[in-house]
Amino acid sequence: MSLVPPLLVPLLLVQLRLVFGSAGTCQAHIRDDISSFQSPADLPGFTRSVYQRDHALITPESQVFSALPGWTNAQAAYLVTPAIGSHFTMYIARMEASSSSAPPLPGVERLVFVLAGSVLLTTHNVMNDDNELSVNSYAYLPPHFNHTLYSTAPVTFLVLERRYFASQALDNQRPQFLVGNVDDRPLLETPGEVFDLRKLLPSDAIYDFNVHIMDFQPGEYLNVKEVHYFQHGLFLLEGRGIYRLSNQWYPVQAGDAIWMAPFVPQWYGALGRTRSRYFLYKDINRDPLLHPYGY
Ligand code: UGY
Ligand code: MN
Repeated sequence: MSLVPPLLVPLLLVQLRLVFGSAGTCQAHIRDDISSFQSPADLPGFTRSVYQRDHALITPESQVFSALPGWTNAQAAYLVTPAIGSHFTMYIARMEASSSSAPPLPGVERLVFVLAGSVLLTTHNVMNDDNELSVNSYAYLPPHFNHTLYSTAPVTFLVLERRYFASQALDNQRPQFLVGNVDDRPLLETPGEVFDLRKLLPSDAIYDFNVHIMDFQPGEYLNVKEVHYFQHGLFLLEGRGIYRLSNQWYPVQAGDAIWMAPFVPQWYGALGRTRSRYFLYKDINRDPLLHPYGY
């Protein structure tokens, strides 16, 4: 025989629903929250970008594009400028169809590296040479070198500019105009390191900077715990990993840009499933005591 009289059963069920109903509702709310979970990148005010005394990380969501003075139909997002403490600028330039560039300031050298699309470089010399620069192609334009970049379709490229640091020790010889492609640059020795290294400019003292293209397979990392005088402007072209800057450790991925001041401790570990490749500006070949920027 049942302990509960049959008439009381529906009443008990109502009581049970009242007691546990709130818990059920609460769980439903949690489930709603989980199903609407969004990546931190979507949170209002969230950015991975940071700006510190001796380094900065500029991630794509914080790039701000504005008109490039003198250029037509072109915009730039400055990633590194002297306002940050550097002696160079690094920016992403975007040209729409039918655009043209303006020259850099007098005495300023320029390096262009194509990220997407292609651009026509005219050098206005006797031969009126034209060079079509596509992805992974680059051009080095010495100071006072007459040139214009033209686009017939949208193109995106990185630009480095700095005032050329002439050296009397080199009898004031001037660097030469160069065009090239990363794939045609030789692999260089990297004693004690595992990454693949290519340099875009010749290892010649006439150049006051170089650009290193560095490739790491997943799991590879920098062995040297670098703390050095040279400045860096870095743009991560492929892959992802962890960049150590000073005493912070930043998850980074393709499209991120980094500024490293002189002597900032720096290290990279490549993670993920694909190769990491970065573009790295480095000033070289000049005596720091002669540096015109007061160091
Ligand atoms: O050459 C360099 O200074 C380079 N290995 N630095 C870096 O990757 N952070
Ligand atoms: Mn370094």
